[in-house]
Amino acid sequence: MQFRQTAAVVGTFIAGTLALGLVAKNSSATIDQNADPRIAAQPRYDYDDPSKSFVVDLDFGATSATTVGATVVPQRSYSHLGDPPLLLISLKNSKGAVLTTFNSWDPRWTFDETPSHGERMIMRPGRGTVVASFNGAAATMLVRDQQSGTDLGTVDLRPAVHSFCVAHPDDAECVEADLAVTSTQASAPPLGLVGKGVTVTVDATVANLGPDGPVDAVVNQTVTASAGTTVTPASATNDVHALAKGSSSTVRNSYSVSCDTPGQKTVTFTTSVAPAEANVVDAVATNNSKSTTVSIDCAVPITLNVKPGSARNPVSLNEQAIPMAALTTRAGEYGNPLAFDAALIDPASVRIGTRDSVVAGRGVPEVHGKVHMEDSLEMDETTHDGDLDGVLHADGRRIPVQRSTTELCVRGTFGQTHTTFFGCDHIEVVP
Ligand SMILES: [Ca+2]
Ligand SMILES: [Ca+2]
Ligand SMILES: [Ca+2]
Repeated sequence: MQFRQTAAVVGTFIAGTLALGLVAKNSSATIDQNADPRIAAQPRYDYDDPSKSFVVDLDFGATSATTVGATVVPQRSYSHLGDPPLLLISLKNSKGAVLTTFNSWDPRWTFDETPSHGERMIMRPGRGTVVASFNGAAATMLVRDQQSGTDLGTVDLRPAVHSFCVAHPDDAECVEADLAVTSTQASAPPLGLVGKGVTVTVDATVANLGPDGPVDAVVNQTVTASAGTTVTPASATNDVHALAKGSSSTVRNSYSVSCDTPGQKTVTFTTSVAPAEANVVDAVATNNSKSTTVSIDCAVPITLNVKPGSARNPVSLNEQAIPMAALTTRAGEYGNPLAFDAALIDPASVRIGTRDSVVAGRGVPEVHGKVHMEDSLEMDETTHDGDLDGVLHADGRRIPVQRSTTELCVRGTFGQTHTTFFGCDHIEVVP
């Protein structure tokens, strides 16, 4: 009997929801129940009733409920106080915490006439609607069949909440916050080596320009890069908590950029910000995204033999022409991923110095402005392998070589494409 009564309510509850959505403003406190109906004031409806409801259409199967649609309507939900424990509806926030639960009629249950003109309840899978009072913090609705003890489905309420708040930004349960990416900066070493990675650090600052706050924000970063590079990770996400109105926060992400082929490459990092919660409306979309680009010269790694004939490579302070051989190598030789022919070096491009100075594009030119092609000694300091290597000389006074110097490097370009090459060898500074 109790089910019967409830069924009658549910059978009309959509119509009821709409019809009863307007609540009499003249509540019992102000309506004189004993007034003469001929002269009593007409009840006035409260058109300003702020109550709202989720109306969720579901396609119910025997053990499932698939979302057909979810909307927010500016009308009061019917009360679930008398509903039987058929469905258990739970509204959860974006963190998965339960905000509210209530029993609800299961739309699958309907009454059927028996042959003896009695009635029985039978379950008919099909379309049905669940109505719940609006909650701006609600992210999902879990629909559980209490009779069978199974979860039928989870409804994503966020699109409905967001659509409502976009349309009604002044609603008490909606928040307005103009989030913006105010700056992005990426730093990377200017030189990379084919087969190796460089680390790029990206700083992005996001701000809440108001008018409301604090709000949680999600910062997403995506990467696009020249062909011949691999960037990991390909994207990054940062959560920014409780960004107060007028405040900003900087997030930092690191990426590994590997050079797969030689040449000048660019890597672009695009940062975007969005509210974490569906009831937050960012009305200004033009400031939600910002990009920054770094250039990396992917150099061909080469093998450099300082002081051919010596494994120790002693270099004296003030040495005026330190010899070193840029070895011509096959792919794979000395672990170099690509072949290198020293005959293709552009002599004017050669710069020699410490690693940091050469990576930064400084260093000194070859003393004679030439590349001396000779079959130099290999790294074992005893073998001539028969091909011609590029012997270079550096003025140690100009570098300058210091007591603390442990390594010399060479950088230059080669071939018609002016591809950069780079190689280093250790030295031992002697009196
Ligand atoms: Ca914005
Ligand atoms: Ca040597
Ligand atoms: Ca050789």
